[in-house]
Amino acid sequence: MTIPTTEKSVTRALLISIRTPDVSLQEVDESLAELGRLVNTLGFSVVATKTQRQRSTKQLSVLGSGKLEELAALTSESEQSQNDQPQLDFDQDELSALLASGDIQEQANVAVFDCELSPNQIRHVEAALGVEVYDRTRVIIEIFSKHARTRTAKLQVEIARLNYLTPRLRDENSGDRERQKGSWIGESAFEINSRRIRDKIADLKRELKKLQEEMQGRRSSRVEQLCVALVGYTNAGKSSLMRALTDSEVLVEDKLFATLDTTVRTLQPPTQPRILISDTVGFIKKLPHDLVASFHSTLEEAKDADLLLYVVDASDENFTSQLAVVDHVLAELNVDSANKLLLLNKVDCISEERQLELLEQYPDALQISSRNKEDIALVHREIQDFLEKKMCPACFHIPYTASGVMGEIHSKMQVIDEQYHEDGMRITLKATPVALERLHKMLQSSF
Ligand SMILES: Nc1nc2c(ncn2[C@@H]2O[C@H](COP(=O)(O)OP(=O)(O)OP(=O)(O)O)[C@@H](O)[C@H]2O)c(=O)[nH]1
Ligand SMILES: [Mg+2]
Repeated sequence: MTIPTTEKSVTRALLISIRTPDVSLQEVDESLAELGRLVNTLGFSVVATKTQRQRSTKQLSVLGSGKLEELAALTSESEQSQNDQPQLDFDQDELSALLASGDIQEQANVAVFDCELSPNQIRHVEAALGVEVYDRTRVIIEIFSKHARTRTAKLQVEIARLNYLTPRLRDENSGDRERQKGSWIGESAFEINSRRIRDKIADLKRELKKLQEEMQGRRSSRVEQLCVALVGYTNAGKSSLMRALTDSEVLVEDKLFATLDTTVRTLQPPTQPRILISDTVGFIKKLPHDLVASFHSTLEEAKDADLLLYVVDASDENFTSQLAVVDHVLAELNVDSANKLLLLNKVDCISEERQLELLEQYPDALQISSRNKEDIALVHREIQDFLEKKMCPACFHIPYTASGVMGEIHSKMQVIDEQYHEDGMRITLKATPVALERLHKMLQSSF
């Protein structure tokens, strides 16, 4: 018997968490809630959530046979494939009890595990449940694939996707290896596919390396400009702040991983010298290894920044654990966290009482809403004040023959005083040590 379903076209997910002894119940719940948001971002609806205690997530039978039978009652493949899938039988009473318990309203047509599973584990569970099985890694890779827009993001995600896929290719003829004519001697169709994918990955990596070198070149040309990077957990409101601070039209969406590429814009209203703001990809717990590698290159922008605006969704009750994830990734990147300003965003969604609590807990943080103009003006001022402290005063004599450097001075430094004398200009200014050193060198080479 199958439980009647209403909408056949919708992907209905059963979420499954394996709770190992090192994980608390609260962590399981937080992570499952996040998995729910991730699958929603892919367009799936969640019909049920199940947790199973196990010593580890590594054994082949990741769930015991009793649990698999229980879960098989909650799952059902699409109509046509149901005919070719062996289905487990359940008696009427058992299913009626499940429906009555409110555990599910409809059967699920995919099962999604909140951990990474090996290809063999996936096959094992698929055989028992009769539906397609996703792990958390696949969900995140699919979201990235869906949201990647620029060539760099597409290449990074495609490499991660193919790396994920290769060991999961099914060797249909593994027992009785059918050899292909024209292939390498003794190579099966499965092996040919695996080899093609490896070649494809190598091609994509070459193209990506070239693009990253170009990006590095663009970054180096900005090195003596003041840069502020927005970093934080996915959906914290980084792009919303970017929009408000730079008057630009970057993408803002109530979706996980809306932004995958770093965008750089100028702070508005303009400052002297101008300040660049960059929006970066968001973080998440249990990020797949290949995507961590892509993140590292995308986050180079944060590494070079003079100030990190650490954006947190203060209305999310799990924000402290999200903050810990961001800290961890930034430490891995060797980002200097002394240059950081914590922004507790979305305070329009929390009570005054909670705001007071947060003030005690995070006295140095700014409590803001990216939707509030006064708060944006405050962030603007804080950025300027912070960066001003990094600038040192200096005085230069600039002969009229070297007046070509004035463009550099006005765009990258704060001019305090300009006096014109017979033999040249006397400029008093403030700039970062890097910019001052560059100006020294430019003036020396112009003599
Ligand atoms: N209530 C409220 N919502 C906000 C605020 N800031 C952002 N949001 C909403 O939060 C959601 C996510 O905002 P984004 O700016 O796209 O978040 P992000 O950090 O760039 O997210 P990713 O690009 O996915 O990492 C959107 O629906 C925003 O409208 C705020 O101050 N208050
Ligand atoms: Mg964004």
